[in-house]
Amino acid sequence: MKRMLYNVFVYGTLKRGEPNHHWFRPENGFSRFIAAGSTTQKFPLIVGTRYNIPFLLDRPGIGYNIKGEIYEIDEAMLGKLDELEGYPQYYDREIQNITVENESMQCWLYLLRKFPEKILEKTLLEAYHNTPEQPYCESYVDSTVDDIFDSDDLKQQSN
Ligand code: PCA
Repeated sequence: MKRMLYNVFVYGTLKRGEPNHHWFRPENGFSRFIAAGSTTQKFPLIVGTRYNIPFLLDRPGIGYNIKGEIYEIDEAMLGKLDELEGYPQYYDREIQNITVENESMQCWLYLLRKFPEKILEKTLLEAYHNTPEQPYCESYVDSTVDDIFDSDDLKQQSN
């Protein structure tokens, strides 16, 4: 049977040197770094919730051409990443054009479709890096995904 391979563009905690990069380990499936690139369209990228999670928001045209990394992965690895990102209940994913030098590649990326407008007022980033000032909080593994997405600045205002 032919092995299916997918290109995924990562812009957040899955990048090299960031807190979830270890998910690309061989036990989780096949992965191979292809290239650094950036989204051909502009997107808002923010860090939000009390866990300091990076979110790319489904609002093309706002923000920057987001910088990240392309990996080629197999179906097993895609399944693992879907698990990490809470796909499809929380993050969705879609295929976007990624610019690599002067070429374009089609890649999957994870993005958030539903969010309160006010999170667009947060600082829009061109590239994500985990920092001591705003550390990514892995303790969310102790809380449910519902808790994260129900919390703080991702909560819809009821008024
Ligand atoms: N992980 C995915 C989406 C956001 C995140 O933290 C990524 O790095 O692309």
